[in-house]
Amino acid sequence: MTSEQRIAGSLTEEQVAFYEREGYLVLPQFLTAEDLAPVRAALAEKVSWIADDLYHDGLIADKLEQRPFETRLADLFADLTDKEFLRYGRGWRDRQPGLFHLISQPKILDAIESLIGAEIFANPVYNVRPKVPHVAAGAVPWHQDKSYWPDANSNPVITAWVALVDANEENGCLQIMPRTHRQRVLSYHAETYSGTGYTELDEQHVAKKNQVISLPLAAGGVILFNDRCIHMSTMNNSQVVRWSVDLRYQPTDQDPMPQHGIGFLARSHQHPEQVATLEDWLAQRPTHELPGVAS
Ligand SMILES: O=C(O)CCC(=O)C(=O)O
Repeated sequence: MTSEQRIAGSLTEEQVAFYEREGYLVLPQFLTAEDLAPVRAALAEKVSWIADDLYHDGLIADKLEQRPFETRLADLFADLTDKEFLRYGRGWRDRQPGLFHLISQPKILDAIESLIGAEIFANPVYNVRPKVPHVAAGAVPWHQDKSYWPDANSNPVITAWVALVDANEENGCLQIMPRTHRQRVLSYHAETYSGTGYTELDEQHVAKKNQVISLPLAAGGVILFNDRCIHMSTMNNSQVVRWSVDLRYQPTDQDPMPQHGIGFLARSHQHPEQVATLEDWLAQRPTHELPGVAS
């Protein structure tokens, strides 16, 4: 097979080899504006709910309804504090149809299938990241995702990090330490400076800054990475919101991590009839139960 030939799923053999060796893979221009429209609409709706809330509480005098998706949330909080922003959480995990649409996006599942096969479970941990300019919690310290589930017997867990707007060094794109994914879970602590308690690797594991690469990415790009691969992102020093969503997938025979929420069967060649529908997801059912069939 040549490197240009496809294996199962949509990635080339060369891309799979890169992912296995480096612990991550960048897929530029992976999703179109049309693919992103439902999730962006869902998040625009959530921003409107927040604007209503701030207005109702007398914290803003104008809901800024005409501002674009890229800046409205930033503009709403321009004169407010980190604390007021954090009332809504550092990351969002709402069950809005636009999010299910993204998590179930066939192009993403095709890429994941190349890495773990066609029995794919969508892990309960997914985060919308409304990284707002100058808010301390926008910065994410060096960590391995696995530090959030150190005891889970689930391997591999693959993150698909989706850029909803252009991400760059000014607004805090992802930074990664390649080839760090083959190690055990490294020692970490909960950070205390952002008000969010992110897990942060102990200093000795991140001393060699020359290993770091920055991954700027235009909207629609996706970065796949392993849950042991060390990564971080800096604060947003621009005027736009750095919107992204990080999704996670794993083989179906692994720990579904119910302590983190309810994931769902996203793809199955063996049991396609059990793949969760939007209604299943909204009702927090991991699979689709056929009428009259005992589970
Ligand atoms: O989006 C970011 O800035 C950080 C993402 C991250 O840490 C993750 O997806 O695990």
